[in-house]
Amino acid sequence: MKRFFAPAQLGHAPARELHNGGFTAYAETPARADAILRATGGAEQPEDRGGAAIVAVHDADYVRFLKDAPAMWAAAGRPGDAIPYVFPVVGRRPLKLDRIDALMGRYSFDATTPIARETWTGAYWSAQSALAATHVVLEGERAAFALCRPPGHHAGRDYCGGYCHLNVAAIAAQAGRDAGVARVAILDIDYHHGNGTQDIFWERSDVFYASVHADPASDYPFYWGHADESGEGDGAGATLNLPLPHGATLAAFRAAQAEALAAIARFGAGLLVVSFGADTWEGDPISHFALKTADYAVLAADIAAAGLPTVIVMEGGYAVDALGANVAGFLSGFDAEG
Ligand code: OKP
Ligand code: ZN
Repeated sequence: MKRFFAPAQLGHAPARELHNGGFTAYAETPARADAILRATGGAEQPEDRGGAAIVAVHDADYVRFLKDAPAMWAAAGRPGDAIPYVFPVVGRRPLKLDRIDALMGRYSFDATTPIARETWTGAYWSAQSALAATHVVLEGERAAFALCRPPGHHAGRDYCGGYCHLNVAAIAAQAGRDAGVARVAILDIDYHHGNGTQDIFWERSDVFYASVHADPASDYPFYWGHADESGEGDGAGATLNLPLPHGATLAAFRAAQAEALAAIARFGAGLLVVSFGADTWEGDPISHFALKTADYAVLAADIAAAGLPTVIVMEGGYAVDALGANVAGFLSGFDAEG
């Protein structure tokens, strides 16, 4: 299948993240993309389709903030990357905020997602890669892969977090809707729950969100992804959460994914967007599932067997030495079945 990636996505490279009370090297490193490119044989540069598809999903003031934050941080005399330290947990009156620290907390849900000078450009091109993959699928390709880093599934309409700034899966799904696909499904098989994607489509009946992930009772992002969350309003029943305990192997993961695919088939989607994370791998440094490299081809073949035009966007996966083989295995498993 066609693969898309822009070298400009490499520029986003925060030095450190806040982890367990101290600073550690940023896990969502550009080396992840290099490893995937080496193992998959490279990727095409996406064309620049502009920002309309981004603000079709994200709040325009939030997008402006992502662009402006590094300059505001520097103007405040701060070295390094912008990191929030205060959050409006007790309520958000519509205050007119202009201090960089007030804005950082307003537009972030965690303190592990620094904003660097090159973050906007990297996230913008990550979204362009997702859009390029979406458009070739809309034009008739069976499937396409977008090497989206930074990833997207934790980013909401007006917030960043979890290494994510622009929700590339949501942008792809919305682009499908805007091109006339009546019903779009998102299957999220990253280790972590995609809270941002869930929030964006929570009250919508036209985009189904199904996720297999680590139980938020034990794992980040904690506040979303519990089994009883199923959407509200027009979106009631259009969200499906399938949390799994630590140690999940192929058998458990595959069964949960099959349940998600069955729900997607009942929904009647005309386009499938897969948020694919390889942080379900047994050796992932921040995760606790037990999938093996060979398992990714099996999971991808099951997804291909659903028979839907499919856009695969990259989410997590932090064992850089194994990441290339895990992603290459997934893509070749899809191609073999699809
Ligand atoms: C992004 B994606 C480890 C604690 C968790 C944030 C995890 C973000 C995962 N420092 N930090 O879903 O792979
Ligand atoms: Zn993840």
